[in-house]
Amino acid sequence: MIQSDLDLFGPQPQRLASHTVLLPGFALAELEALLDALRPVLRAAPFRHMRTPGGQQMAVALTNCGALGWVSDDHGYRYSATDPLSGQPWPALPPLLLALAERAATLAGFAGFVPDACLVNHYQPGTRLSLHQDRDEQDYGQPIVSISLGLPAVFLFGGMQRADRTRRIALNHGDVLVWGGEDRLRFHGVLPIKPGVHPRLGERRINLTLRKAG
Ligand code: MD3
Ligand code: FE
Repeated sequence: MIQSDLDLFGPQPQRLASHTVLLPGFALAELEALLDALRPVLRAAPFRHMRTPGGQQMAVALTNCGALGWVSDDHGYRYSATDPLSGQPWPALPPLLLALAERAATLAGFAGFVPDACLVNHYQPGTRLSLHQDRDEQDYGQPIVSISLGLPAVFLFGGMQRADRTRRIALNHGDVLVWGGEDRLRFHGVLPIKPGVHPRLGERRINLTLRKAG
């Protein structure tokens, strides 16, 4: 069957809430360049499982690039200018990532977004991320841009209260999600990643969130 001519330009942006926009496949055009940019970041600052203030190891492994990186230890959650593993500054934010985030934010109505932090999450099949708010950044007026790579995920899109009902939304390889404004403090999480092998990334999902943390 011939693909509908309506799809000739790829899937269109989807508004999930007043200030939340899903850009399906937005990162696909630059995927290889993005992976090339990520490789030296992961060499300098490998994925690691951080400990939460409660003393548990996080199921998600993570690292960062940019002037600031999100860290968790016995003392709490915060942004730090240095990688606690190496004692060195985090690797620089690759210009390609900065540009991609800026373009995605602009499409979603947040022109002039200049992130200073990129949190990189690594999920193996079975790994989930429990419901939380992103509130360690200084200015909740700044949006967040998320890039999903590898195995698909279902994210939970909640409300302002933990107990609010959640919607389930698919995040696929190459999808970019932007949220800000009144959606910035919504509770959200990720359901356990289903077993599978992604043709490009193997048995993993990687999610990058670009933030203005400081
Ligand atoms: C924010 N990461 O790192 S990003 C995180 O896929 C985090 O690794 C998830 O939450 C991940 O803090 C989710 C995508 C996302 C989806 C829905 C949201 C972020 C959201 C709804 C409201 C606020
Ligand atoms: Fe989050």
